[in-house]
Amino acid sequence: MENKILVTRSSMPDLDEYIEEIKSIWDTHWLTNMGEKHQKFQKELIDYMQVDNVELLTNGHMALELSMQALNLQGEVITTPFTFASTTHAIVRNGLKPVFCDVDPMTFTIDSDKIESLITDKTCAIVPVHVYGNICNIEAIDKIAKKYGLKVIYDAAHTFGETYKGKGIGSYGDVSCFSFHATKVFNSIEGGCVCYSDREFGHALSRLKNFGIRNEEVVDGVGANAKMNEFCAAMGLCNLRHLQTEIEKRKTVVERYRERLSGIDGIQLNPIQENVESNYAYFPVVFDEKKFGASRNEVQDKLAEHGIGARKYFYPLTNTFDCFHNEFDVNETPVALHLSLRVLTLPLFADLNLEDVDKICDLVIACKRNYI
Ligand code: T4K
Repeated sequence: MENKILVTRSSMPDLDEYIEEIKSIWDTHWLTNMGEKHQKFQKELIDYMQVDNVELLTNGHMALELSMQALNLQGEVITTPFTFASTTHAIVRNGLKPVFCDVDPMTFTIDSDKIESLITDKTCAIVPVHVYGNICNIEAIDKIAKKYGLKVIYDAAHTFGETYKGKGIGSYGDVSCFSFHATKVFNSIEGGCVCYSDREFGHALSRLKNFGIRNEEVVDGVGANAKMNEFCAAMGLCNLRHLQTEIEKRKTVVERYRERLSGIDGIQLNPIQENVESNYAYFPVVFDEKKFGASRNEVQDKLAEHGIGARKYFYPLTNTFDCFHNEFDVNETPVALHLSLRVLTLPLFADLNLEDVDKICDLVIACKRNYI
């Protein structure tokens, strides 16, 4: 374990800083159910994320699942299969039918030109994913949603801290759902939030995260338990103080990767998007075996031999999962399929030192040379 370089490593504050933050919990004995830390964290996030409202939740998945429930959606939801299990599962667990749209070959996000042809009289919403922190074609999605009266719920799990056209990324769509999981750019151990503008939606969501309880005597929603506890909120408060520095460090790592790996035949790197202030969440590389001379799996194996844990985010596609028993036709999303067979996300975290980045790049490049 000691010398291994894994795909990411959780950011943590100094232990003393965390202890200082949680001390007051020993005075109040208030551990969860929207306590002082929860309220403070929520307020700080509204400022940081430049959004109207934030609801805190136990994780990014419950953010998605309960948002869909709070919107009272029924019927079909257009989404993409190039994502983590959570996005599709949240749709299915709400009794909704996912209708899979293909993705753009450069950004990995929903191909907005292909959305309209999938709309039927049962379509109620679009759930696009800002994959790897790459921003979807927000304007096109907004136009389609308005034209057909559809809700837009962004899976923004990868985009914490990003802005688009100078505005917090959480301010787009009807709802944006973020993850604060340990593996994310920003973590509260486990955690997540929903950003929204509609206050009615907010009331519904805040009840659903607490069993649907309206007050001590009225329970008028079939809710879940998705309340962020005080220890997670305290971790979030600490990590938020260091986030900008963490993002700067990640940027340095990404720049080194780009310097070393761009311009190599058969390697496609993540795009640099205009009008986006990036959080440098992931470093995906797409390997074209014919041009590069080695497959994605061969590169992953080579790195693993040297204790480097690159990951196939996102393979397999969610529309091929065993739990769906061949319900969906993967050939309807050929670009997503192509990418999922070729993409590898390389290690990326704030404290990854540049010598290690060079070592990883040397090994990747060596795969090409070995083959020739
Ligand atoms: N939507 C999208 C698009 C998502 O990507 C995700 C989550 C969600 C929704 C749902 O959000 P959450 O409900 O999770 O908040 C990880 C994460 O568990 C998951 O949060 C994330 N996406 C997904 C892309 O990656 P695994 O199964 O790959 O994690 P694991 O345990 O293999 O960890 C990866 C690496 O992270 C390890 O090799 C080392 C490092 N690590 C991991 C943990 C758990 C740490 O340094 N510290 C840790 O505590 O899913």
